[in-house]
Amino acid sequence: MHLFLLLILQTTAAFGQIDPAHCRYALGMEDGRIKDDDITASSQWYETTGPQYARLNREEGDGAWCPEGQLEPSDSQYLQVDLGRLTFLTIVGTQGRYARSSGNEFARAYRLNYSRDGLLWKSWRNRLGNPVMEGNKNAYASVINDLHPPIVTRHVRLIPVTKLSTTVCMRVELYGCPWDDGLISYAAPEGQLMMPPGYPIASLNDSTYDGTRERRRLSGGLGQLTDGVIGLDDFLLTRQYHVWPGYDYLGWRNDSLGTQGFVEMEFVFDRQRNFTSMKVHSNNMFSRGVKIFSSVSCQFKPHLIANWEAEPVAFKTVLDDRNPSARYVTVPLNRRAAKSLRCRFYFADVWMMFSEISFQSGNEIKHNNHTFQSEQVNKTTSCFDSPDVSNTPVLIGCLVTIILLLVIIIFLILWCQYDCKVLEKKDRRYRLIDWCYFLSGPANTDPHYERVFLLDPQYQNPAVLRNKLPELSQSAEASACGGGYAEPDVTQCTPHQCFHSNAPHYAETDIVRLQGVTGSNMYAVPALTVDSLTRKDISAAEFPRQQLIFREKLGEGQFGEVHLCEAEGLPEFLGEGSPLPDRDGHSVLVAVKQLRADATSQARNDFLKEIKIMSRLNDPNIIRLLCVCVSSDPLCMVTEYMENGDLNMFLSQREIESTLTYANNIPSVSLSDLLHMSVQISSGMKYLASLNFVHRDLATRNCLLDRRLTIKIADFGMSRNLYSSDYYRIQGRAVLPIRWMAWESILLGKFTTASDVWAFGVTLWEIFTLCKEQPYSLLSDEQVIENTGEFFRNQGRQIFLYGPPLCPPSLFELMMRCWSRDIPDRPTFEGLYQALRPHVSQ
Ligand SMILES: *[C@@H]1O[C@H](CO)[C@@H](O)[C@H](O)[C@H]1NC(C)=O
Ligand SMILES: *[C@@H]1O[C@H](CO)[C@@H](O)[C@H](O)[C@H]1NC(C)=O
Ligand SMILES: *[C@@H]1O[C@H](CO)[C@@H](O)[C@H](O)[C@H]1NC(C)=O
Ligand SMILES: *[C@@H]1O[C@H](CO)[C@@H](O)[C@H](O)[C@H]1NC(C)=O
Ligand SMILES: *[C@@H]1O[C@H](CO)[C@@H](O)[C@H](O)[C@H]1NC(C)=O
Ligand SMILES: CC(=O)N[C@H]1CO[C@H](CO)[C@@H](O)[C@@H]1O
Repeated sequence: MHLFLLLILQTTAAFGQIDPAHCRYALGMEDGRIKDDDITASSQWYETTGPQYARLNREEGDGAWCPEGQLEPSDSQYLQVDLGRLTFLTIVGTQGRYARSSGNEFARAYRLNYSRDGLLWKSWRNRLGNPVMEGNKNAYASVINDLHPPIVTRHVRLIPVTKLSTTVCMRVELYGCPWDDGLISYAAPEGQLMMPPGYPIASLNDSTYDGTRERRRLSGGLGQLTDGVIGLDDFLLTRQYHVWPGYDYLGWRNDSLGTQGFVEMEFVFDRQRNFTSMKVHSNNMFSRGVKIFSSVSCQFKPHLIANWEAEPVAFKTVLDDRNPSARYVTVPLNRRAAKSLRCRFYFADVWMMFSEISFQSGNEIKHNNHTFQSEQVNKTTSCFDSPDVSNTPVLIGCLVTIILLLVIIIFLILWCQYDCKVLEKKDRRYRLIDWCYFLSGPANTDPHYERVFLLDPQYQNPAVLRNKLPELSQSAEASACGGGYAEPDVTQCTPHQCFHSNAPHYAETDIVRLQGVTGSNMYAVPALTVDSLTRKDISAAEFPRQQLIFREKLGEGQFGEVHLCEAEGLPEFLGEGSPLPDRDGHSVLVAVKQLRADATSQARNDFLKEIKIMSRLNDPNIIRLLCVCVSSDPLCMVTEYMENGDLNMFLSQREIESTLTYANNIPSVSLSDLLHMSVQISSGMKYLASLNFVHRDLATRNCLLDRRLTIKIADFGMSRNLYSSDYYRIQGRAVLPIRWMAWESILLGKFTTASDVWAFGVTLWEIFTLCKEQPYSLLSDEQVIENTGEFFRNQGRQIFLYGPPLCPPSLFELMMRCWSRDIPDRPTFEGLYQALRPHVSQ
């Protein structure tokens, strides 16, 4: 445990910057490190409900802070906390007034204001611009909210908000860590739009900047460069869900800032510091004209009211035309003392893009309760950061530590593989990946962590888990072997049946099979049906390849790609029985799945098999195979594509119809549209189920939409970069849509029509939240997997998706039935279709 903690600290230190995933320490409301004097409020109802009682999990006074009188929707009462120093704030936890069961007041929602200097207050907004956070649902349970983006601040105000006049009371805890950079603002030119032909537009602005924007210049605030999120190698991809391409980077074009050839930035600090270095996380995707800066020159100002010192520190970087990875560039600052810095970054190419900047200064103040932490960071920093370590024992110590760590990691990997093999021999069907993840995954003994992780802490102890897994897998396996809709019972399952129960392990080959060769998933069909198909079963005709005109790449997989193309003359080609709705146009948009030239023969066979399967499907709500190009390489299959794109994109850009959307011309959908969509999806799935086809990746991103809002279920999701955050990566490249998967699919690799029903429930949920949120958005991927274990154990600790406000109660009940633990309790698609259809005709 200790070693892992050290490893984490070392990697953090290696990057020389704050890591929001680990900066989650309680800051002292509960344990009293924040003094009563530092907690104030706009008002208090009684002496005994003053601000000093707003401490999480404490019951002094009357058990919480309560502002005076009833809170009205127009009020802005607040609780204010002075943290005593600049802090990187990542989480806020709130609780109501319980007072040993005599209280029942709590805040259902709240906003945050913050101030670095105690004078200028700013309001916090999440990355999508929403300032309001969900609060408590009862008086006793605490609710934590991760701040995305996190805040650098010293003073915080929690402002309860309400829709109705009501009494509110709050207890709180704040989580984060000291902001040792000391940076209080940066100024820079506003980032720009990149509009290359053939690629999506990248918007390289600083969307979380909290200072002023005037005449295309940012000043007086902090933003994306200090949010602890570093950009990916490909700047078009983002770490956030539902944002635009280029989100993580702030970027500029070399000819846009006059002829000077540099970007000038100014940095202001809380006090004078002796700077050792600056680290700039920079993109280097040279194939798209982006490179790290060629050189930088920094000037120093010792006091705020002083002149810039004449002598700058200059630094030339080594440009890299081989490795396109984004990286940290460390700029030595020669221990110069300053309160303010001005740096000019010179272009090396047409574009320069930064995602993060941090500063290291030699004179960090020690704080009693963080001593351990800062000492650790300081100590390990010397391993990586100062090449001038004159202290040989330190260097040797560091090397020994690293070697030891490597040995332990190798040992763990070997042990893990060995154990898994042994277990597999006993024909136990649980996942190698989970098992290894839990053994080597983040184990933390810090008590604050346990409070932060919502989920069952027993999983953080490998020994406990190890004892649990056999039990878990045995009974789950039994239900898998029971098959069909029979009651799970171990005695009904002979080893022979178990062997044929078609539950894949996630071995390498299966991963490829799961994703299909073009990275989209393949429908799973009973093995016999596929084998008995022959060449003549391909009913789709051969289309002249030269009439497919490339428009855009939709996605790619290991052995293939999916392109959006225009097919010239396709309506004529298909003639009378054409499934295309518009017969008037000469050319139509189609999706073309294409096998790469270097594909293996196995991939080739799979691809042909996929064509055979697809050509059998004929339903108004399932994407049709239109034609193929298989007479020569590369093999292609051409399917329908629809101009409204996918349902996820469509809904996320719309609001629910109201007089407001009507008056302001905001794109909208009505509740009956949503119901109509649900019925169509259930109808398409009913058809697949009748053929015993299992889709395995039903979600709104896989439902395409035409102009008349007809839905067709497709299967491109996994291959598309746009939705990569919806999939959980195993071993770097296999992906699984875990947030849509039934527990038995995640734990046992068992995909059935009943697991499609589960995914249908999640898809309904997406539809009625208008795809504004990812399912379980508050849980990390690992927590989603842990939650799966709770679904299996069914002890009431599993977390369900909430009922969307738009969703009629009877419909939410239907969703909940889709998420029943036991397969017989889930509805069938026929049943779902019958249940949903009457809603539409009303
Ligand atoms: C919160 O900050 C906003 C400015 O961003 C200000 O208008 C508002 O009055 C503040 N509210 C409180 C309670 O401080
Ligand atoms: C940044 O760019 C995006 C996408 O173009 C836009 O939606 C957003 O409003 C911009 N943010 C700011 C603060 O200008
Ligand atoms: C910076 O370093 C100098 C010596 O190099 C020292 O005299 C000075 O006190 C330091 N400044 C601060 C703010 O620690
Ligand atoms: C800026 O970009 C142009 C191309 O747009 C290029 O010709 C020029 O050399 C670049 N300048 C620098 C300083 O790299
Ligand atoms: C941190 O490192 C500096 C120089 O590397 C050293 O002078 C200082 O004593 C260290 N602080 C602690 C707490 O180890
Ligand atoms: C571990 C530790 O040093 N805790 C200290 C935190 O600060 C309070 C008051 O400043 C001390 O009482 C604790 O001992």
